[in-house]
Amino acid sequence: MKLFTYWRSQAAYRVRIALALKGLAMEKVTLDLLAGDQFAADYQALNPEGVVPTLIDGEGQPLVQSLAILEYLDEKYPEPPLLPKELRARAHARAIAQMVAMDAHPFIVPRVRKYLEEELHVGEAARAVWVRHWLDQGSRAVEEVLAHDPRTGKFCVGDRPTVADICLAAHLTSAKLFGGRDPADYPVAGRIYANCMAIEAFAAEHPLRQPDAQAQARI
Ligand SMILES: N[C@@H](CCC(=O)N[C@@H](CS)C(=O)NCC(=O)O)C(=O)O
Repeated sequence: MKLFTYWRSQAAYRVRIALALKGLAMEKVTLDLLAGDQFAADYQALNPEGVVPTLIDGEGQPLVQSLAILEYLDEKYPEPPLLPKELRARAHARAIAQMVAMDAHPFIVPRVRKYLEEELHVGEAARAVWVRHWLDQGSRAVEEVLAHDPRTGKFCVGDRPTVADICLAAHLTSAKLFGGRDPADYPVAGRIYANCMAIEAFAAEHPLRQPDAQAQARI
């Protein structure tokens, strides 16, 4: 399988974790989002939205949108499952995933930061405040849910990693990379983050272990 990825992309990290958890080999094609590789015509032919990730799985149309890709992978390669069995628990896992992937992440993507910089003339320091604000707000929201839900276990929903953990781990990793926020600042989410990072699939696909990782990258 071929994955178009960028080291610091939260959405691409979600897909890398899922592929690794399922033991699926991936050939990584790295894009530099800050250099604008996502706008190249040959990439936009695969992904007209101009974002990563894009997954190529054999013949057929490219797969886009990380949460759709996670569900595709789970349906095509069911072991180990990325969703709990019980119906309401499945909805709960998807809800946690969406809290970070849909309610927090869209505020911090490169095209939003670029718009702030180029159209609204927001300086780098203020952009960093913006990014940290949305990351922190997402983390606090998930922490509240996890702290009050009886289904919280070793992972977000029970004792096996699900889509919720994949999205939470990617989110807290961004919070660390962009804002220096320690996952341990969130007692329950931080404990779950540590459990995720003890799993090779999460650790090996960490942004800083990617071939295109950069020591310093601007916000
Ligand atoms: N909802 C999408 C988000 C995709 C997305 O925005 N990816 C970012 C990187 S995390 C990107 O490629 N941004 C390019 C840009 O903003 O120009 C998903 O989950 O796949």
